[in-house]
Amino acid sequence: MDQVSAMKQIGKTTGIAGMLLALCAPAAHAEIERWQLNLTPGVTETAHAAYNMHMIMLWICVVIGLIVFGAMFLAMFRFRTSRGAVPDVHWTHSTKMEIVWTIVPVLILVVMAIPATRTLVFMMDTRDAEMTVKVTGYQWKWRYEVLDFEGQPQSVNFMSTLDFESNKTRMLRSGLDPYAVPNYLLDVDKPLVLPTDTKIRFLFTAEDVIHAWWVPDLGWKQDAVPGFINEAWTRIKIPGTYRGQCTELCGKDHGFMPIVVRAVPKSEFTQWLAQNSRPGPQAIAAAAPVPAAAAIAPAPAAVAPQTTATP
Ligand SMILES: [Cu+2]
Repeated sequence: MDQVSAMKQIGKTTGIAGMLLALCAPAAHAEIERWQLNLTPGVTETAHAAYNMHMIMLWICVVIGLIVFGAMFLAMFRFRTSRGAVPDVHWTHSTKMEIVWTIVPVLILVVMAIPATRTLVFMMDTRDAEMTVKVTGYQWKWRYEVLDFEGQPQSVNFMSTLDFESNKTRMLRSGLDPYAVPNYLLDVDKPLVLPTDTKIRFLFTAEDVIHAWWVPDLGWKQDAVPGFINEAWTRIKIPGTYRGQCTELCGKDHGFMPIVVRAVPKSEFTQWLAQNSRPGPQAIAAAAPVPAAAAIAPAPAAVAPQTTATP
């Protein structure tokens, strides 16, 4: 099922039956399924961590909900006036009880905060990345630059824009049927290809206004802010095509700058890397013949600006 019809389906899916199904459904699938209400578990380590955190919190809330509502409904049913119940005026001002029902929720919150903080720290730790990708947001497209891969500097640098079919169809009075376009508004001309089982560090920035890069299956979104570098990382476990969108209102075509990530095994990725690399200034300089005077003259100390941000 594609994302658009899945969203419509989710919109229609209400009621206890749907909720029960969502709670019972096995969660080992990246695709959105019919009747699904729960989060998708995603395809990366961080997405799985966020999903597991969500499930732990959900079940803690379910247990609390059952206890609180159970006690409430039991009290309302068993101690109702029609059965001759008389209010217990002494119990309503029990200091001991008030201390207990203040301290117990605080303890529950502390217990919840420990694994949540640990997960957040794990999600923000970009150290030991095997690859760096710089993502720059533009009105209304994305630039991807592979800066390094397995310790080697890379020179892949390209723009990724809305695919031609979607763009043609979205035009006012185009007369074309959006339902006839596969992945309408969710496809690009050039997807970002990434290797699976590789820790990839992303650097986000923007050229004009604030954008945000979001691929739900990766498990996070990150703002791309002009003049700032934001970080994130991923390690994709399952090969596949993952779609996302800009999620910061960035102008009139904000809805027309989708993201497509194609995760492929490492061997396939290295091929893509070789095919899409373009010679950088250093490679061009190395290939050019060295003028005789320059070869003899002592080289001035080069002061190269540092282009790679350190964490
Ligand atoms: Cu944008």
